[in-house]
Amino acid sequence: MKLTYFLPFVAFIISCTQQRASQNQAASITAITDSLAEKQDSTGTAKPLISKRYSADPSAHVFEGKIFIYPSHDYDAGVPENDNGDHFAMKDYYVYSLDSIGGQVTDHGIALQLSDVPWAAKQLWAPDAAFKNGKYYLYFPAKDKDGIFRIGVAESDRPQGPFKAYPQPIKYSFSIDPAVFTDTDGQSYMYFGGIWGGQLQKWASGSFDPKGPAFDLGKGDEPALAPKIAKMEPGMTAFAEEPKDVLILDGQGKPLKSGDHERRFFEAAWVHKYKGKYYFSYSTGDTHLLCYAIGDNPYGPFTYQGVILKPVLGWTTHHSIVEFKGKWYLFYHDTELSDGKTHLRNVKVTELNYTADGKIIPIDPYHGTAQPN
Ligand code: FUB
Repeated sequence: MKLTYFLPFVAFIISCTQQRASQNQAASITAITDSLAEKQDSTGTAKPLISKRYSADPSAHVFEGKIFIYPSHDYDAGVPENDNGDHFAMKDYYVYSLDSIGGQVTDHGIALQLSDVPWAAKQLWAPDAAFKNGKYYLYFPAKDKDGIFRIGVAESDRPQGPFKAYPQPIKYSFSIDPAVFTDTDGQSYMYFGGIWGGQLQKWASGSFDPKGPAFDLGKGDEPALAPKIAKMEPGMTAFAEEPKDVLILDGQGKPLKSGDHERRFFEAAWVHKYKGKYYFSYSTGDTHLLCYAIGDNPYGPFTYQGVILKPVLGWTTHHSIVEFKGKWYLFYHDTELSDGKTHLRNVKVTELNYTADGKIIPIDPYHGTAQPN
């Protein structure tokens, strides 16, 4: 072909490609779901907020007057299911926002991907986000090149990202499920940890033991493994101290035992403050409950109070609790859209209510609100 004929053809192909790229970009930044009114059935049971792709482990925050949701992005990597959670092989994060509960969900597209995190090898699990000093921070667990879970941080000028990852994980971080709580005095803390696939039991001696227990420790009558807390430096990208244990006590002031699977910590830490008290909530893993405990300061100890959410469809349960326009909401997930596939989950939201004395009224995910326990 002569060059004079060929050049217009090349120009046409380039312009089509550019047009397609900008159409794709526009599509990924548009509202993607129906209103929340269509996301509840007649009994008030929540329906999936996002149906375009799978989403789980929702960390919700109010930024710029909207609710931003930072979930895991589930997909089917074809990895067989096991107790180590290898089937959760996620490789990127998408961010979503809601102007109002009941309004449309906006999909802001990819916020961070595995290939942009120099230290991470696989498994981008449950993230969280925070805002300080005019910057937004995304915190995320991933396995490093040695197969050890660490927690990384990425930064952006905007709540929706895209986020730029720091080249190393946070020093002294390990295990999974970071949750950053900023107290009313402006000090931020990171809570983290998860047993079994989250590897917390392999850190029982203070350093990582690859031959450490695969499951809960011992016979079950010793104190349960504790989630961790570390104060954040003002710059939000490093711990200001080595992580400490978060103690969860029973009504008699004794630490919960590792055999107490209905109440002991498994993963999915979250902290919120209500009427001056600190509410530490978490998943019990193999008994599939979201529970909470109350303390007088961010470090605890926290005294066990009861169940927030009864078991959902699927193995995991993971949540966040956020106040928005005078009401409290529980963001959580189940596996409704995938018909029960453990690693293919969808995010939901429901209102959370308290009794006059500050107890959370437990929620039955499929039959409206249950009675206080
Ligand atoms: O999404 C992967 C893992 O499943 C999370 O990190 C855990 O909390 C559980 O939800």
